[in-house]
Amino acid sequence: VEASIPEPQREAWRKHQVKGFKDQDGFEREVVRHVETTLARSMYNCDESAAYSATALAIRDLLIRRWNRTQQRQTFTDSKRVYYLSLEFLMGRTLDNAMLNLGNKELAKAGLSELGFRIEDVIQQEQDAALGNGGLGRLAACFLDSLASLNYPAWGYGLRYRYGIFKQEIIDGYQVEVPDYWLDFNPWEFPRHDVTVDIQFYGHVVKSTDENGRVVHRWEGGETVKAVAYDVPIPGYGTSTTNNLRLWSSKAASGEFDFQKFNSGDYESSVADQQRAETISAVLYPNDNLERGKELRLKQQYFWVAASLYDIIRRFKKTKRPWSEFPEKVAIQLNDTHPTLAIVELQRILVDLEGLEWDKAWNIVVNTFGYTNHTVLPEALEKWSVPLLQHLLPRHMQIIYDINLFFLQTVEREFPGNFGLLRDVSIIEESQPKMVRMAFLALVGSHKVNGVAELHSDLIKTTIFKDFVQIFGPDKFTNVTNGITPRRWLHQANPRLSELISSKTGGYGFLKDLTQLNRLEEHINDADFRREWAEIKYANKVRLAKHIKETTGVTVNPRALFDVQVKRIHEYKRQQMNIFGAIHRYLKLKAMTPEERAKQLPRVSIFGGKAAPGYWMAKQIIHLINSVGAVVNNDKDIGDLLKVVFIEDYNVSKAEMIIPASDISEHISTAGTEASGTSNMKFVLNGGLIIGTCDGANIEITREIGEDHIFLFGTLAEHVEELRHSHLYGKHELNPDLARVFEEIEKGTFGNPDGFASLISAVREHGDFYLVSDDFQSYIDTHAQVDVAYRDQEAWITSCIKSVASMGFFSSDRCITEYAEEIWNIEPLKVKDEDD
Ligand code: HBZ
Repeated sequence: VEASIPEPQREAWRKHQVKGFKDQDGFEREVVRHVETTLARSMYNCDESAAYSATALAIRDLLIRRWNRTQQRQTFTDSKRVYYLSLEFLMGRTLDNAMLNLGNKELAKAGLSELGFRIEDVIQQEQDAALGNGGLGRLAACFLDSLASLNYPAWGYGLRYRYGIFKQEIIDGYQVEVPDYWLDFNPWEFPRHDVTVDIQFYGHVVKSTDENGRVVHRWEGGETVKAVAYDVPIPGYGTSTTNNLRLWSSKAASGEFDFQKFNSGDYESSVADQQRAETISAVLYPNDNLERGKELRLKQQYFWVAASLYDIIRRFKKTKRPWSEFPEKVAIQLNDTHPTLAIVELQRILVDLEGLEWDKAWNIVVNTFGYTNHTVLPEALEKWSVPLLQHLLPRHMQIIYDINLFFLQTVEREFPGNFGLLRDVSIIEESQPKMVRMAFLALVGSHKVNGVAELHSDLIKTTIFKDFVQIFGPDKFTNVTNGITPRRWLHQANPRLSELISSKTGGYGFLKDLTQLNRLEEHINDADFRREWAEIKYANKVRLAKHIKETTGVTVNPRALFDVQVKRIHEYKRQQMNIFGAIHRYLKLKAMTPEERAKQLPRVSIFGGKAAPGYWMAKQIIHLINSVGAVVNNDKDIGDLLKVVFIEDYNVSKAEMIIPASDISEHISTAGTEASGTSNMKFVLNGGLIIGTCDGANIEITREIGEDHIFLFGTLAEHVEELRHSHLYGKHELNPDLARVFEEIEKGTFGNPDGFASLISAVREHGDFYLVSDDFQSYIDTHAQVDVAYRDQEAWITSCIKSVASMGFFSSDRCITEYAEEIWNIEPLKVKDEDD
């Protein structure tokens, strides 16, 4: 139905267009209006939460106008769009970011103050939108910020989970998961009850021949679930471009209940059907770098992918272009293999529903998709069982077999008789049951495959995708090193540092062109600048110390060295090595005379991060950290010399507080396991140094900032395999300092050691897959160097400033520009800077 207002009536619309506020007075008026009308409250019952709601609504009103205009402009110019398909968007809070991007935070601050509120307290009222696990989800959020800031016509597509990543509570030192119901009040989403798609599951395939003798397939029967769109505006920084993030929510297709069942008295089962449909988008799977093959997860993937493709195609069809032009108007990026079914779904639509020939359709598919790989860990590579796929998506399974058949035929033509190769590259793994290798399917169905840091992009070409480099040639593979948005990770998280930088680099231009940070070099010897720099770090540490006191009861000295490791808990990230190192330090301190102790550098060892609820080892690591903290923090001999704290419920907003307060942060994965890491970039950008392995983006950070400003240690990726082999088949000697640490744990110094036995035996008895013992000596030696370096505060500050000055490369703006030019072939839209 055409819903457009006819020209003669449009004048009235233009006259009454909502303009939004322009100044502080207007802002205050809007806040009061929203308190009194939208929230139905008044000055007599307006708490901080109501002030947040009203402020968010006032800011939102401004976003909507820009958002509508952006969408109109994109439709009008008919430019190529990119669609970023991600099961995770770890957005964090929105209000502060929206105000910064709109450039009205100062005005809002003054306005709120006049109305009786502190803007910081109001901002803190907002719950995080935590629709992601870790790096992969946060990367998607940084990308949305850069896409809008650079004026690219781009959409995000994801799922609107009712429950985001669980909240973590620490009870008696153990992680306890609490559901994160975050949708009570969410001013940042707009339900589009008119934008829905029916999604089919199960059923069967009917094969027939049409009047031209062509074989046709019809997917029939099964059940239908409705996808409802919820839209989230994504404002760019310093531009009016406001893109759209569309999240799908599942609903029963028949509406509220099945009325037939309802009327025949089967109320319970009609409600059950409805609940079953809603379950699809109910909860984010809390695993990172682990795949478990659950049917509901596969349902989520298809539900989201099918709805998104339908929506993308609907938009394309409005332009009345032929299908052959689809890849000229549409680029789709797959954030890991989670959306790989989109490849199969597009092929199905083109062949079964649109009647294209297989090869023509496949050409369109391959030219449309790009695939980003985020891991080489075998346990994280997605595989779905053929019987499950056949049951849930019978036609898709047939198409996967056909894709594989045609692919293997081309391989056979080029490498005749090489059956080993055919088996190794087959999309179907000939196991019991057979499995679909989603990474292979994603690779075969995309025109570009990229890793997320140089080492990682090299590794995928020599390990998991080695044979495919031979088959497709090297040009199909590329690297796009990750980046982070400096808007959130510098300006928002560390406003004082951002202001100081702006005063030395000639304004806030660096937030749009991060390479301007290199102008800081000129001021390296400016004493006032250096003092202010140090003061800001100290103030950030005081803020974190306060949080630690309030949430854990532990008093930490903000003059101590803050040593931080915050990220998902995973054996490959080696938090266990960090806590073993802390125990080693504790034992050394205990063995010292008071005179010797007095010469030691005080240190606070700070941990944070969630363990997947089913990951037993990770949960034991959390328990060990807390158990060590309980002993060390109360040891009178030790005092300030060592504190060990675990910060509960690490999330995006906690990261914004923790990262600016770090002196040194730990990025200590076994070489070759961390694809990139992105928090490493955030820490350095905020004036902290790194202790790390030669892994992921640490390597490129070192290249940019210089090896004098980073503490690298440990085995290189190229030696990991042979070491692992030697553990299993040669002699494996435990590092003596680590052996002492194990002894102490087993003595019960940190409480009942039973739960920790598995952490020890993984290293001592079971092959030490993550090379904790091999790297332990260089790890503690390097920490000793950190202690020495930190004592020379002048040299330390010089290192920090020089590092920040060299971090320009790691902006997600650079990263998105590379994707746009190398993979998507899209251009930014020209946007005049209208101040609406
Ligand atoms: O993606 C991370 C990598 O571990 C990290 O090195 C990289 O910097 C980041 C961005 O490229 N990967 C993840 O965060 N992966 C997941 O969270 C994940 C979630 C669900 C899965 C598999 C992986 O099923």
